[in-house]
Parts: sequence; structure tokens; C-alpha cells
Amino acid sequence: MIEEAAKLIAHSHFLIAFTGAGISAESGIPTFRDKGGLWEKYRVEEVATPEAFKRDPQFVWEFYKMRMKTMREAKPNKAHLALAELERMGLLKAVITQNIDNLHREAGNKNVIELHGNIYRVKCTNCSYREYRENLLESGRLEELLKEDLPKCPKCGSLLRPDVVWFGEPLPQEAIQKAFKLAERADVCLVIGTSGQVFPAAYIPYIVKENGGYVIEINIKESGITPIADVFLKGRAGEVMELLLA
Ligand code: BJW
Ligand code: ZN
Repeated sequence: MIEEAAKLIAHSHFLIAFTGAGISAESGIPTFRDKGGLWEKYRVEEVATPEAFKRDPQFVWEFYKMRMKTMREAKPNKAHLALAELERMGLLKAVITQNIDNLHREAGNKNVIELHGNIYRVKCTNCSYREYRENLLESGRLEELLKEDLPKCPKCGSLLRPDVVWFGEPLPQEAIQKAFKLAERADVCLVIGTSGQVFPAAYIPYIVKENGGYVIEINIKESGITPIADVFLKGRAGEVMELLLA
């Protein structure tokens, strides 16, 4: 199985990766739907919808501040690093991620498409004001944000919110369009650590298949994608990726 996957990757012309929370589990970041995952402790409707933020912005901010702290401590693991290596080798053309943790960039991948936003970005709920990752991470502004109960827009005084995609919100248009185009072009797609339950992101492997590409999945258990996977590699992302590149 692993040999088959390694062969598909080595002979690919346009390899892409599609990743979810499971790829960052070995970096110590909890997933959503697994045992011990975030949705066991929090109700989606209370932390990850625009209605929740309107109702109780402070509670939602507490949730994201807690996750900012976890993510800031986390380091890329062997799976992230393997994807960066594949990009450096010229094999991997893009990483399409549902994660907001920034770990693919920290691992060294340059072409990263973030479908659900980034934890190191905030935007105003009223005007066009945004703060970007580079600024938040390098200026000490993140520390400032973490101390505030309800971060406010310096331009208009309205509430700032995390620049992530909640249920019922559209994905950033440029990102999803780019991702769908890459999926059409891909002849091999590595799907790593996603339950494949959240759309439109989960269409990506289907688009690859429809266009004649192969899907290789790495997951500790079967997912919504497994029925269309050509190769299913059961195991932890870091361990399987290390074997794949060996
Ligand atoms: C390991 C491992 C290890 C563990 N190694 N593996 C079509 C059909 C049905 C419903 C819909 C549809 N289209 C839209 C919808 C509605 C909705 C949706 O998908 N609902 C479904 C749940 C039914 N989608 C939306 O609302 C989206 N927006 C939208 O469609 O807008 C339309 C619109 C247009 C115009 C105007 C207005 C609206 C938005 C979805 C946003 C999702 N947001 C979140 C939060 C992001 C910010 C944050 O992080 O807080 O995104 S929810 C959460 O789920 C997060 C994730 O990115 C996403 C996916 O989760 P993921 O990554 O798959 O994690 P898990 O936990 O589910 O799985 C982990 C996997 O790893 C498991 O399989 C493990 O086994 C595995 N694993 N350890 C390898 N070590
Ligand atoms: Zn504003």
C-alpha cells in the first residue's frame, strides 16, 4: 500500500495536498470531531457561527484566544515538514488546508491556500479594517489582543473578530476558486487528517477524482473521503508521511 502511494507521488505531474485538523494533532492541537475533540467541549452553535458571535462575542473570543495560545505554542510536526520537503523537491504544487493554525507556512510551504482563514488575522465587524499575520505576530500586537476582553477596531470602534470562516459563512472566494482549479488540474491528491464532513472544502478530493486524478488518504480512521480514496493509509499523519518519504 505504502509502496503504491510512494510510486503515485514519485510519478505525479501535479501533486496537491488537502489537509484537516488531523495533520496538526501530533503538534498538540485538538481536532474537532474526534474523541476529546473541541466539539465535545463546545457546541458549534455557541462558538463557530456568526449568530453566536452576535449573541455572546466575549464567549466566542475566549474560545479563539484559548486556541491562539495553543497554536502559538505548537510546532510543525513530521507530516507538515514532509509536505514542505515535497514542495522543495518540486513535486508538491500546493497545500490546500482547512486549518487556521499557520503550521504549513511555519514548516516552509510557500503555496498554501487557507480555506477557513487564519488564527493570526482579525477583521472589523463593521468597516474594512483588517490586521494581518505578519503584523500580529511580529509587533507584539497578539499579546495585546489576548489581554483584551473584546478587541475593538482602532478605526471605527466596532468589534473586531477572528478572520476565520464560521458555519453559514462563505469561504474566501479567491481561495476556494483557486483550490477548485488546482483540484481540477491535480493528477494526485494527498488527503491528510480530515473527516471530510465540512463543505464546500470536502468537494476537493471529489473534483480530483472526477477529473481522473488519484486520491491517497492518510487518516487514523475511515472518513467521508475513504470511499473514493484509491489508496487508504491508516495511521498517524507524521508517521505515515515519514514512511512515504523514506
Ligand atoms: C488524524 C490524526 C492523526 C486525528 N493523523 N489523522 C453541502 C452539504 C452539506 C452541508 C453543506 C454543504 N455546503 C455547505 C454546507 C453547510 C456547512 C457544512 O459543511 N455543514 C456540514 C457540517 C454538514 N458549511 C458551511 O457552512 C460553510 N460555508 C458555506 O457553505 O457557505 C455557503 C454560503 C454562500 C454564500 C453566502 C453564505 C453562505 C463554512 C464552513 C466553515 C467551517 N468552519 C470550521 C471552523 C473554522 C475556524 C476554526 O478553526 O475555528 O472549520 S468548523 C471545523 O471543521 C473547521 C475545520 O476546518 C472543519 C473541518 O474539520 P476537519 O479538519 O476535517 O477536522 P475533524 O475534527 O472533523 O477531523 C479530523 C480528522 O483527522 C478525523 O478524520 C481523524 O480521524 C483524523 N485524525 N488525528 C491522521 N494523528
Ligand atoms: Zn472598523
